[in-house]
Amino acid sequence: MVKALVTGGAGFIGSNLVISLVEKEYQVTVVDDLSMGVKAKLATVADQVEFHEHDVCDHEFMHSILDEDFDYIYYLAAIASVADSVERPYETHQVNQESVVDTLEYLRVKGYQPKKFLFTSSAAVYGNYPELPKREDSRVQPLTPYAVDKYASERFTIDYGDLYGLSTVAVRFFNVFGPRQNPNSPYSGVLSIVTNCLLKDQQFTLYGDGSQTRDFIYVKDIVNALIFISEATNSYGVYNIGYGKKHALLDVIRMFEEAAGKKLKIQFAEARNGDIQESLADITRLKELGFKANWGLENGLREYWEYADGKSK
Ligand code: UD2
Repeated sequence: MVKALVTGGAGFIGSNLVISLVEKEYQVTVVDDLSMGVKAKLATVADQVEFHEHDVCDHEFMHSILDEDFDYIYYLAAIASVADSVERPYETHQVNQESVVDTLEYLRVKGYQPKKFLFTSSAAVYGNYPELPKREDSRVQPLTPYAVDKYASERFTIDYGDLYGLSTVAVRFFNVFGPRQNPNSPYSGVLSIVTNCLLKDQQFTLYGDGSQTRDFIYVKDIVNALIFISEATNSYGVYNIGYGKKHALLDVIRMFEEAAGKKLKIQFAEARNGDIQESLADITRLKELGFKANWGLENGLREYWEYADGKSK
């Protein structure tokens, strides 16, 4: 049986990944301390997953888990809040970088050779430079502790591959949306907040004029990409994961209203400090590896709405 470890497996993307891996009949182990994740996200697969409610910063514990010698390691555990990393740079650093390096180091020292160690990074590493689309070799500008740690952990991941022969790869997510995303913080993904407002007939605050663009991608395509990249024997280095298409926020909201058959009450407010105007992935590397997205934006929005609406009833 194929054995996979997913750190952060009770989070938004992690839980979707775990469910797909269980469907593939992999033997899945999850480590998540539930600081951001929620165990209920794994409710449908609870009896098929080995779940450890534990902090990835507990090195001794992580070493005992890694001794299970996994085929695939998906490293998604993180404090995925830029704002939190600005408030608590040292603590978030322990999770977002230190724990990653410790895991890589343990694999190296023990001579474990997973088929792939996959680290999940973020488009946040690109910062505010205007060049678009963002290629994996575009200039980076990590502007927050979160982005610095993501970038450094990517580099460690790749260097452990180059220097010590581990099979490693890193990915940079663009704007991911879909089931199991938590809408409860102002820094949650915008489409989870929109969904919540539509469901509860609440007013949505749109920061700026809605012309800001993002490369939104449905979480099921993200999960398929993660599995595809990890299983491709020739994958290496860093891959952007998006659709390679940018959409204005207001246009996406209109598409979502169409899918939901409902109008969103929008209140416009000043643009957020530090908000970037445009974001777009160049996905040439991902395409060259052979990956094709199944869902796309419109289908993703439709399915997301059906899921959210069904849950609310
Ligand atoms: C994403 C990441 C963020 C950081 C950043 C780096 C998410 C959820 N956030 O931020 O962590 O990596 O990229 O570039 O992936 N908006 C509203 N109303 C709301 C919430 C958001 O108008 O209630 C706007 C927001 O001002 C922005 C757009 O929607 O212009 C997208 O916001 P977001 O937080 O979903 O994503 P982003 O790309 O700003």
